[in-house]
Amino acid sequence: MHNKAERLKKTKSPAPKAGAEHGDRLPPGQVLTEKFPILHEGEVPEYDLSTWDLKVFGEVEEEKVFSFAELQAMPQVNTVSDIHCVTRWSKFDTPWEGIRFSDFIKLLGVKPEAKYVMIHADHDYETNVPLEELMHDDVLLAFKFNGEPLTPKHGYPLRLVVPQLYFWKSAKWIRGLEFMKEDRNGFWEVNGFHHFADPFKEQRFSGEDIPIPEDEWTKKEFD
Ligand SMILES: Nc1nc2c(c(=O)[nH]1)N[C@H]1C(S)=C(S)[C@@H](COP(=O)(O)O)O[C@H]1N2
Ligand SMILES: [Mo]
Repeated sequence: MHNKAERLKKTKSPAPKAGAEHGDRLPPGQVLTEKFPILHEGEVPEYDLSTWDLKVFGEVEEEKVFSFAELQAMPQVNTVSDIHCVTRWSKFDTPWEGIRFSDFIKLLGVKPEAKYVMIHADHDYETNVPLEELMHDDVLLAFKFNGEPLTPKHGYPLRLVVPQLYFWKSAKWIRGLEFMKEDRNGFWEVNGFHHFADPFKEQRFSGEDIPIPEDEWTKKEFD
């Protein structure tokens, strides 16, 4: 009896697998996971929210600095997105809550010649995204994941979420948005990763393939 019950439990929730059942939803070369792997360079930053700020500069009428309290008071939306990491894990239906970028930009006085944005984050992390890509409805400055404030390891207090690009574009611990006329490469992009990073076109690398072991992500910390 007991064994049968155990078996039934197992068959009810099969481990998610890459395959035909996902149709066009899983980008090529990706593996589905229900975990949430944790990936970053350097230490997890610690913050005092009373001194934390987000700077907006570059091609804007006037530079602006937002406090955490100001951002938190802005209208927020909920989204559900699929995310795809260049190390080959994908996660479906991730629930985020935060300020929609296309709403936020209305407050910024961005000059018409701005075409690219450099996202600045702690510690010394940068990643470049075309402004057009940030205007998608599900691109957020996210405070919450799954109804809870971001954990420190996933970007507390604020991260970018750009689900349609490989997840390294979704900078954790963001501190600045620099609007630019010309594109410039960020941290991973100068280190051989693709400047645009569309997972459905497998835009992983800019030159030669970088050999990332297929199972590397399974050895990372996750929650
Ligand atoms: N500030 C910062 N943001 C970052 C990174 C980083 O090293 N520093 N790593 C990126 C990479 S490579 C990935 S895959 C995702 C991972 O986010 P997660 O740890 O929440 O899964 O964060 C991105 N954002
Ligand atoms: Mo990554």
